[in-house]
Amino acid sequence: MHPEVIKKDHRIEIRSHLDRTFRSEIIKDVTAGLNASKKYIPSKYFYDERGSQLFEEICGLPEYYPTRTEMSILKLSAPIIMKSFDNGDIVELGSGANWKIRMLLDAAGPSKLSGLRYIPVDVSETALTEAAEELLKIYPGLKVLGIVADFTIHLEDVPDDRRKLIFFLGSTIGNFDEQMRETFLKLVAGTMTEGDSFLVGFDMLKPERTIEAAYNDKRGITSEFNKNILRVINRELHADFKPSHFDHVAFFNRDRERIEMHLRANRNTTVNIDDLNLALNIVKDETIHTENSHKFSRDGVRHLVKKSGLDIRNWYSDDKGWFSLAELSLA
Ligand code: SAH
Ligand code: AVI
Repeated sequence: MHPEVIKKDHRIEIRSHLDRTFRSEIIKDVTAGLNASKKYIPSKYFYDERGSQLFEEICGLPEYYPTRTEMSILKLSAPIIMKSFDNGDIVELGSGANWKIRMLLDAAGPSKLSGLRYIPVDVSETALTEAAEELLKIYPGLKVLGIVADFTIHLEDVPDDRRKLIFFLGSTIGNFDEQMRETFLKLVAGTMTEGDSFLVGFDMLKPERTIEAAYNDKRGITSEFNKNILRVINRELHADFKPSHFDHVAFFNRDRERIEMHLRANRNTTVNIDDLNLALNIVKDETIHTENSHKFSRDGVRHLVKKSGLDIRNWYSDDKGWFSLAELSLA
């Protein structure tokens, strides 16, 4: 089936592949998640327009160290990564805002821009479109092909006919479970050819109080982000979740080396989800699990990469070892 073309002119094209799957996916996911004995909603449903804006706000919070730490790593590594990349596609999976990719385009320098095409892939159409249009203004000559899609489903819709650098930043890989991390790396590896690089950001293990503070910010932005998933379900499935009936809960699960985010009912509450023909009674203190954010050891990353048929070609990190950027190539 053909994608919907949202925008097209000589330097930019934005295609959406979501129409053909989004509705059936959200129905399937929410039905499974809210009927489970421990309720859950997959974290990809955070990211509508408001969710993307809230995530951008989180990135600037003093407690949320991952963004500024990864950017400090990119500041030093971008010139090395871009040095021998003159012609080809820069693919960014889960692109969000454009702060990080700008560091790479700056490092490439104006003379290389006309040989480069930037391909952001994101479920959030508004975030992708805004970020892409801004780049066109800042980088004359750069071409952009935006792909609004679920990267776990539509990876085959990303063109792979040119040499490419693929980025998966922000430790979004940490939002996958162990099996999905391996499956996803293998899927991406399947799109790579000799000479391509795949750069993956990993949030590393560190003192628990630092990690927990990053997901329990004083201003309550992470709490709003967490509750936004209920607003998305309300809109998409004609439901009547009342966000104020739930509290944000985020804690480090030591055994599983991950932050878990949940929404905990602060009273008995009934929720109608019209499109699913479902009336749910949620009792006080019952939780809906909304996100896992795994933290990594260097050995854990090595093991994952090896199992996925890839090699670590370069490893970039900050002084404290809080975040790492692994440059992967085909084994
Ligand atoms: N790469 C950016 C944004 C990380 S936030 C950074 O490093 O700051 C995660 C991003 O991935 C969001 O923009 C979200 O919309 C997108 N995303 C989450 N799940 C996705 C999925 N299944 N398919 C495509 N995009 C997804
Ligand atoms: C996108 N992802 C890597 C973020 C994280 O840290 O797991 C999402 C997030 N959740 C709460 N704060 C930020």
